[in-house]
Amino acid sequence: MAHQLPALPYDLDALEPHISRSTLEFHHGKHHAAYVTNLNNLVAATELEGQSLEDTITAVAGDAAKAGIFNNAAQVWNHSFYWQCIKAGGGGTPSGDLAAKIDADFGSFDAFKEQFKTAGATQFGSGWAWLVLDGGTLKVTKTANADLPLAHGQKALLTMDVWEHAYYLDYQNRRPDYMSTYLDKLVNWDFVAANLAAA
Ligand code: MN3
Repeated sequence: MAHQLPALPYDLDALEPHISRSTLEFHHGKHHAAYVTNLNNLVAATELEGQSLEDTITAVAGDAAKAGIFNNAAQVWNHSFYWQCIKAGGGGTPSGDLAAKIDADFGSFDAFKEQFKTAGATQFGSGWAWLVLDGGTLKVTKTANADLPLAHGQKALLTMDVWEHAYYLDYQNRRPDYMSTYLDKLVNWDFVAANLAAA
């Protein structure tokens, strides 16, 4: 079965005023959709046709001859994950086991937020900031372009898209404002906690 564009888990205007309907129309309806179409075209009639997204990513990671497949497959995964990382009325602070683990591994929630925003701010050009579980320890990382924790043996718990297409219509060049809003108003900590619990 071909890879599918997952429906957004909320209405197009659900994240306003923080992320506009227009941004979601382009980001989900054009960018994410194009990655799905490109991936399906690239794997058609190859041994990767019918493979899961994760198996496809793992199979081609590090293979320069298959960078096009990796980039599109990873971007499909990254965006499907990103939409679940945010929600209307999100932000605030995590609780329970996740909050305790953040305190243990970063020192405090504020220290985590600073590391996460620094990762996003210092990713030159396009990429992603992540909260990952790496060998049992929470870490903040950043990746360029389509790269993702799965290709580095890490488990993704939270991501923030810092490609310009994620924020330019709403924030123009003000990536730091998008990142602060992302953390303070949008993050779905229940989703992050569920990812940790399932790890
Ligand atoms: Mn994007």
